[in-house]
Amino acid sequence: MDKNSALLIIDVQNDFCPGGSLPVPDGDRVVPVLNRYIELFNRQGLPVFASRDWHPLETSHFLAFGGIWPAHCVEGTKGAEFHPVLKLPPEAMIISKGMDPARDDYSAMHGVGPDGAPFPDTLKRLAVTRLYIGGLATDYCVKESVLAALKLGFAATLLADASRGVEIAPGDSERAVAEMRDAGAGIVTLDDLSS
Ligand code: VGL
Ligand code: ZN
Repeated sequence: MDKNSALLIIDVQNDFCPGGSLPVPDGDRVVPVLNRYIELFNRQGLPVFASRDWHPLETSHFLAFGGIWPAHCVEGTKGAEFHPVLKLPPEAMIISKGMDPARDDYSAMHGVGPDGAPFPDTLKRLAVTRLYIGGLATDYCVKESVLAALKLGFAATLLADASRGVEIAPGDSERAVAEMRDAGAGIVTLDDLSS
């Protein structure tokens, strides 16, 4: 990784893991792999960001209010907490998204940091030009974050071994990966970065 790289972990929250309200099959399997990516970026002094889906109790994103998803990641609940085994460094910046009750918001690029600053502004301030992105779910928030990053002019690389999809239709994850690749994303696994 070059010095302008950063790690972006997408939505590794309890509700997206087995036992949660919108579980991604094997969603928790990304956690140990992400912990190794975290170590790698930390050791090189590169920033680590973690996004979280952070919904109000009533939002058009949820089935009960016209959306397509069961309620999940409601702000302040256990389901919205990061998976307990994810080892986020204390200096990792948390990016919250999905707070608007009137729209679906899948991309972390629409998120804000603890200071309320839009995430892309923070990346520019820190001179980050390349994002390595993994987490949940490949076919929704990971894909939308990768595509949005590319559109904003960042380089984006998918961490293939640290992402899993919801797979509402079988093959959704595979199609999402193809879409990211076609849009210009890199695709790597841990071996590619640590060797
Ligand atoms: C997500 C479905 C609904 C995600 C968020 O993080 O991929 N998926 N809300
Ligand atoms: Zn959501």
